[in-house]
Amino acid sequence: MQKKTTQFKALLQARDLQFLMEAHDGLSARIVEEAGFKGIWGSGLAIAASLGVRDNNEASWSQVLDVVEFMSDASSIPIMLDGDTGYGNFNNVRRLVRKLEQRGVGAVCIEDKLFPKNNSLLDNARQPLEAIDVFVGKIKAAKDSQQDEDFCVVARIEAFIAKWGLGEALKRAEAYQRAGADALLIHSKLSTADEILAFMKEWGDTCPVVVVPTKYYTTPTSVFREAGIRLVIWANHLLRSSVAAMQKTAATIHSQQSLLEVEKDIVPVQEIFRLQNVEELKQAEDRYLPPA
Ligand code: SPV
Ligand code: MG
Repeated sequence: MQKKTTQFKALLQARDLQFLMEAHDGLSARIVEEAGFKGIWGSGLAIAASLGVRDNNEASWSQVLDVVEFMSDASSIPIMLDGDTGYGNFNNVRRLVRKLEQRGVGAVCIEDKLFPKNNSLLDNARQPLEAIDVFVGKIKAAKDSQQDEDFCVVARIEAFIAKWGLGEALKRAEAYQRAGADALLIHSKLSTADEILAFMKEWGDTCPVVVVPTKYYTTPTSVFREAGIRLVIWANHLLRSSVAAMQKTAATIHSQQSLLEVEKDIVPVQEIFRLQNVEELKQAEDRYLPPA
C-alpha cells in the first residue's frame, strides 16, 4: 500500500477535481473510506463537537492527536488534519508535524488566525488574523521539520472570514506559496461562491487551491471544477447527519419507553461488528489460541 503522505500528495496533484470527506473518530473515518472517498478531512469543528466541547481549542492538541490516531488506524486513506493555528507558535507547529508523521497522518492544514481560534462560521465572532510574516514562519517551520518529503502542509487564508477583502487574500496567498505551502485553502462564509471565484480569477493556477463550501453549498460542483479549484472539502456532514439521527432516536426511545419504533431505522448490531472488523479477531483467535 502506498504511504498515506504519498497518497495525499497525489490527490493534490491530480489533474481532476478531488474531494475530502469529514470524519471525527475511527468509526466515521472507516465509513468515509467505505463510501469511496480517497481522503479524509480531520475537521477541528467535528472532532471538538464529538468530544462535547467548542471549536476554540478547548480540546488540547494532544487530545486531538489521540483522536486522529484512532482515525488513522481505522482507515487506509490519508487524513488531512485541520491543525487550526498550529496550537501555538512556529515551535508548536514543528512538534505537531513530527507527531502527525509518527501517527500516519498524511497532511496538515494550518490557518492564519490567532490561538485560541474561533470557528470561521460563527456569527459575530472575533477573527483576528496572524501577521503575515509570523504565519510565513510557521509554514517554513512546518516544511523544514517534516521527515517524509511527501508530507503536505496546506496554508489556510482567513482574510475573507476576517472581512479583510480580496487584496489581503491575494497578498497572503502569494506569501504563503513563497514560504513553501503545498496548497492554499481559501475560506469564505458567504452563501454564494462570489469571494472564492473572485480569488480564483486573480490567482491563476500556480499552487493547488482547496475550498470548503459549507455555506455556499448550492454552488454546483461543476463551478468549482471550471474555476480551477483542485480539492473540495465536505467539512462537517457526517457529524451533522449523525446528530440528526441520534436526536431522533433518543427522542423516540425516551417518549415511547420502548425500542420497537426505532429498530427499523437503525443499523443492526451486526453492522457495528462488521465495521469494527470483528471477523479479523475471530480468525486470529483460531490461529493463536489453543482449540476450545
Ligand atoms: C472545520 O471543519 O473545522 C473547519 C471548516 O475548519 S469551518 O468549520 O468552516 O471553519
Ligand atoms: Mg476547523
